[in-house]
Amino acid sequence: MMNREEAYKLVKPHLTEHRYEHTIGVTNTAVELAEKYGADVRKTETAAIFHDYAKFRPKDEMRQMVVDFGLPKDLLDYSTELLHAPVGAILVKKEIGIKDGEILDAIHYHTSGRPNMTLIEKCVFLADYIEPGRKFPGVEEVRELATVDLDQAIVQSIKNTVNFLMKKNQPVYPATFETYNDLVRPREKGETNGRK
Ligand code: DGI
Ligand code: FE
Ligand code: FE
Repeated sequence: MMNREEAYKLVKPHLTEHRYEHTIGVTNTAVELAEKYGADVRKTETAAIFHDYAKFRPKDEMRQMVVDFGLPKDLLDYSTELLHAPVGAILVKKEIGIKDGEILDAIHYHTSGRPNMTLIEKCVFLADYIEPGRKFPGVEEVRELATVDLDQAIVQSIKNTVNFLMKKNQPVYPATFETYNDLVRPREKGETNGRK
């Protein structure tokens, strides 16, 4: 696996300066979360570095790639903001050559989330929301939660995002609700949340 500096060099040409600074913030935060909550640190780091790889691809190209790559077509019925995550996972595999499914899934699901997220997916998803450059209303509460409960921090971030979308009368992709439902559902004693 490539080291952090090599990975940054590969992603930088695909990002604006602002998005590159965001990526560094997400990577540092995701690694801290991985260390705290026991996710694979190297895989989390690599996923974080490449999580917004496709952020600046033209929207029409991304829509076409949803069709060509056989991604769920319902993605096209929601904000084009969603597309850079699943399209990014495919492009990172094709263009960067990363083949690890856990890394690619963390990129794929970093915007919507999904039920039963792995620890790597959770760390990247949450780091994207709370990295130091983020100024969302309510982000400080999520940062506090992140120090004590990974799942509850994600729940609060989703509440904020859904609120934000609803205030603007924008549709919410079902996986966002499914992720929320998955994390607030009561669990049996000893039952854990997540794929592994
Ligand atoms: O790529 P980033 O800006 O770093 O962050 P992201 O990948 O989480 O994208 C978040 C944007 O996507 C945010 O402006 C809200 C927007 N969005 C649009 N529809 C949805 C959505 N986010 C979620 N989680 N669910 C949606 O249905
Ligand atoms: Fe993103
Ligand atoms: Fe991001």
